[in-house]
Amino acid sequence: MAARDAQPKAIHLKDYRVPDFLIEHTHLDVVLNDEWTRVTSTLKLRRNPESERQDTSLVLDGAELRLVSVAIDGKPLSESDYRVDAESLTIADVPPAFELQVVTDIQPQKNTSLDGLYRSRGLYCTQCEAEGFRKITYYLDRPDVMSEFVTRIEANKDTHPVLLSNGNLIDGGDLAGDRHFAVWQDPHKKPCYLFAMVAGQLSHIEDKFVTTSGREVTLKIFVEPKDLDKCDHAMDSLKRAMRWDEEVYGREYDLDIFMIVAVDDFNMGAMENKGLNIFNTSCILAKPETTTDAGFQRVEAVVAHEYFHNWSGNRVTCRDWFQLSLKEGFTVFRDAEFSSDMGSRTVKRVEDVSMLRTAQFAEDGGPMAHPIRPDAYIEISNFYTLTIYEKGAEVVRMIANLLGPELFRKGSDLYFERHDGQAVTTDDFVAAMADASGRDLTQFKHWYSQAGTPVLTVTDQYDADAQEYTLEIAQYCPPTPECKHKKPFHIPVAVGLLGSAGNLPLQLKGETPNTETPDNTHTVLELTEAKQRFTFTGVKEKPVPALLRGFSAPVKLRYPYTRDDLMRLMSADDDGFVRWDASQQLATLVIGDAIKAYQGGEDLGQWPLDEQLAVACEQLLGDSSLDPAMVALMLALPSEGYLAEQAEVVDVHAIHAARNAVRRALGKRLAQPLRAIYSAYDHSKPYEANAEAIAQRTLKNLALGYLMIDPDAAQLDACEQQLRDSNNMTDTLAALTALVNCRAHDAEDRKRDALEAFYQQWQDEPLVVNDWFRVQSVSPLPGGLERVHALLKHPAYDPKNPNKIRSVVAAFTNGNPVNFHQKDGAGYTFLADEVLRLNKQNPQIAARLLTPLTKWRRYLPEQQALMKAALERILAEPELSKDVYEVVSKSLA
Ligand code: B3K
Ligand code: ZN
Repeated sequence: MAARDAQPKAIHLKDYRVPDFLIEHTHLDVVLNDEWTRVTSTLKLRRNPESERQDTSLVLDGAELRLVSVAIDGKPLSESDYRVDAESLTIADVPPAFELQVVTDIQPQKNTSLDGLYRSRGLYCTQCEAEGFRKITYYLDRPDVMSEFVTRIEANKDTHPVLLSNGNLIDGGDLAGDRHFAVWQDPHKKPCYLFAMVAGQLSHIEDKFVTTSGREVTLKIFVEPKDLDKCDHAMDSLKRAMRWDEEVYGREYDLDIFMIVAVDDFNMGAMENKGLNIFNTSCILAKPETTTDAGFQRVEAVVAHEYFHNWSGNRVTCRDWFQLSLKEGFTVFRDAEFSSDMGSRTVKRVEDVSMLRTAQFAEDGGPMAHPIRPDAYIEISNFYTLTIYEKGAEVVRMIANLLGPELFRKGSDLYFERHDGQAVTTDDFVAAMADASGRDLTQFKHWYSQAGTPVLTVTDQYDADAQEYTLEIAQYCPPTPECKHKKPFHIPVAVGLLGSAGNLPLQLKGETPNTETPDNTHTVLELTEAKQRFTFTGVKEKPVPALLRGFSAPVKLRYPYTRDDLMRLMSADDDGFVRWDASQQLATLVIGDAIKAYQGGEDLGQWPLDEQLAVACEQLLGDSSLDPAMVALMLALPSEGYLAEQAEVVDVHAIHAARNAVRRALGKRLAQPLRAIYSAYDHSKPYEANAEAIAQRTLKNLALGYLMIDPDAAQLDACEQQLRDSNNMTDTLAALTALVNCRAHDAEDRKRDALEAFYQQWQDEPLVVNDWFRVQSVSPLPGGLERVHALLKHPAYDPKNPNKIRSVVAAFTNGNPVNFHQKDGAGYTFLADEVLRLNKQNPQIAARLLTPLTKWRRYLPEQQALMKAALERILAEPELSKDVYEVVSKSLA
């Protein structure tokens, strides 16, 4: 904890030095007991020949450990031979190579930070990334120190019958007094952040996978016995991911066993520990009755993500934590491509871009903005961000698009081969891509070192006589905390030109015509300067430019589209992303009018619907050639979060009122076709989680949402019927949500009864209860904060469980803007109280919860003042964790 007079210090990338010592072998002996757990670590250490400092003391990282003894080469050290403080163990005189034995005691049962070794519902498990291993024993806790591990675990046999660690089981057996032990050996050298161990009462399902080269791999998923019926989807996803990585990247699995363990208390989604992934139950368990379509897709994506880390992260790891995006950005790109191949590519792209533009752009424009390879941090846990992950993936995607599939594969092969078994940097990654392709990526690397979202301003000119069309593109990136004046980025801008009868063939002036594909209608312009012109020849009519197809770069695009232009793009461009984006831009313009009207004091009760938007939506509903999932995405209005991100100054209440008014008017206007979609859907068909079935359900439930805005009794009955008869959680939750949020004044009893019945039915399924909490926490109806306070007192709420905190507190503060920003600031007070409550208990979760307050400068002056005051109250707290201190102090700076 950081006291006021000792503020935590930043760690800088420029200070990186190779480790002074290397650890060749690590033997851990962990004896689990109810009161104290004893960890005996035996390390084979030697000085690193590459270090410039051959006479330094050995400094091992440690936190919250009770040191019992230290010995070198079998000789116990006396207390004067070493120094211990809150963060380290220092031994001054050590030989060039030696064996160090350190015995420490820890109390996992008291570890509420869920970092290091802790207990979740009686189950011992670990989370070591980024710096949790130092809470287990003293160690060189940095990713560039890689060691072989042998782990012996000892525990009570009846309470902890299953004992797991990384690698292969090499020994085990019974001991006196109902105790037993197991010994695991991991043949692959790894940094300690990939260490894992588990002990508990677990059941498992088992399967096998034969790799292309013929290695038979045993696959096991361990869960609490009651959840054994919810593992099949994860197992299928794992096998699909293993096959995909062989086919697409030529990467095989490298051990004889791959294990996954699901735990209820987990700070994030999952962790890629070598051969022993540990997962949040929310990212493993799935069955139709309890899991939504989105839940199924999340399980598939996270299982794949963690599996893919075996190469992008484990075999080739990070040199230091500034390189985090090396493994995370690349692995998110890999899992996104996998999901695209398993389902609908355009839908996946739209979902990802939507999230990026709403949340990552906000991060990149706020006080916590950082490059995907940051220069400095106070607490690395704060840097598991949308920027590192999602923007990092966009940067890898740009490389993949610039190189094309074959050269990109050549680049990834070279990267994996060149660096197998090493801890490397993002520069190494880019170098492999450049070397394999022959492309100069020097300027491209600014994406790694500069934060902020570039803005592209596009103007155009059509010369009818010369049949030439010119696009002028200017780039500008606003200043961010680490850098005021940015160097120009290398930005791929994918474009098409839409004419009256479809996309036009493209010929750039000065480039040799492509005779092989003369009617090529797609090209990628490479912007490398602050301003550049691109002229197309042979353009027979003034086109509408389809810009940034597929969202070819993580930038904001400014082009003065008319509503007619947008309608044309929406209905006719070849690129699915552009069509969706045009629908969002059109809706944003229409909602923008309503926002102005609201701010001018107009009553939006009878707000007339914009005719062009109405016609565009009618056309969408009548277009049977479109994927129903795309229709649903295009008919769903931009979220309040996205609209806030678009605004100069965020007026939460105006955005909410305006979006609602447009939504209500649209629902009325489209009632007939929406009803037709709803009634054409066969609710009795068996549940399937494939892309087509998901698409149909999404559209049908979107229709239900619109029809339930102002429902009559018959509509309420239909909704209740869906709730009662549904054979899957997607439909159940869609109906519950629509009912809970509808504004029919006589529906209060129905709402209460439905919520109560739902809880009664699902109270033994924690993940479903989380959904039940979330539906209520995000409901925009008035009185949200009171509802949330009541939910916190509900017997099913657990103030220590991150999933529960996320479903109530974070769901409310992130997903319910109109209630969180209630005008008296009570929402901010509530959030500050929660952050302070969690500050010591679970600093990582506390810091993460702060996100909505960090954006205080974006709001109206009255709200700014209240949000700022909440942050100041937190900063005044005498014992802030590094995590919370960093976020609050940077937000106020
Ligand atoms: N690598 C982990 C994240 C660890 C977060 C530590 N605070 C999960 C993942 O990205 O796959
Ligand atoms: Zn990851």
